[in-house]
Amino acid sequence: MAGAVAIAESHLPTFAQDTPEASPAAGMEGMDHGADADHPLTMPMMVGDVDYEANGFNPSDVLTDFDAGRVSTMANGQILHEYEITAINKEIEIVPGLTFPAWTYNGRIPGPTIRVTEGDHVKVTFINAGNHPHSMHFHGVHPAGMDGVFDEASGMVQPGGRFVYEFDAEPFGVHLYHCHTAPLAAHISRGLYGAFIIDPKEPWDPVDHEYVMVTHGYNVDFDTESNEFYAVNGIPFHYDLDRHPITFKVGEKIRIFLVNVLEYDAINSFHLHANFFHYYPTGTSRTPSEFTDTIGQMQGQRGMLEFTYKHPGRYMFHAHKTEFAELGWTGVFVVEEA
Ligand SMILES: [Cu+2]
Repeated sequence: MAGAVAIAESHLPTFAQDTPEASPAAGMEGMDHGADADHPLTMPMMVGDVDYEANGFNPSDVLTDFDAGRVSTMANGQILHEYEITAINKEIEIVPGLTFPAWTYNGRIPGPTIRVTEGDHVKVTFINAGNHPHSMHFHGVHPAGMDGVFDEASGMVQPGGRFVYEFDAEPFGVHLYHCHTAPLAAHISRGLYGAFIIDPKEPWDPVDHEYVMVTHGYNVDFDTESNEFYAVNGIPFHYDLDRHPITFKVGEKIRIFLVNVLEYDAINSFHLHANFFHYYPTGTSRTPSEFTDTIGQMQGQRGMLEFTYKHPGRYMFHAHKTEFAELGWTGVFVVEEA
């Protein structure tokens, strides 16, 4: 009866037939599609929830768990940020009853949100505890040997191995990191990505809430052609009204660091309801390029959004590609009276 189930099944002919106990169609049986077929709810909703404790991370925390690492001052006066990040194979429950055999950084999707300031020194010890070669390829300016591509001398790490990526953080902006091992799409789509934020030396204007949102998908049948689920920060439908909406107040200034790593689909998007935002592409300029309510991002594109709500109420934010929204890339802001 509902569009979402039909779409999911059309993506999953063999998966649904061969392994019904693990199929996303089974996971979506609990979805409430509204009173009747002609008048469904605005968006499908998921009933129940995933096991966040078993998953080891919660998208509500991922929104704000900016990670400065272990901070110290170097002999030359530079601020040093040290991280230890391990590639781990992990089963993650992405919708109730459906686990995905993920490859992760530190057991979570997305990986830790690395946040430093322009000119700081970043030192990441990467350990490969997986069973495939992996790397960390950072967007930003750094020497070739720190790029996480080609061979072990430039940060490609065999299972059981380790590598130290080290560079000065530049330029300021909203960036990302991801595995750069071939076949690249397979490695990225398994979950090896995260946000990398470099704040400008002269700080951004203060806001009331800063959130990171990494948008991505899950190709659960591994057909390498399309995704069966779409998500923000790891779990489809997480920020929906009946699950874990994001709450703030009228008049509060909101900043979102939005990073798109979606594999297999060419374009992702972000639409904000009943409001407009200032958009700073890649976060590399202090002057916004647009005042809009919808932007598109291809894979690897990212940016900074700033907005304030004038009226209290419940407002959706979602991919403006309806299919992605119906398959998980959707959420709600609950704006309370100030
Ligand atoms: Cu990899």
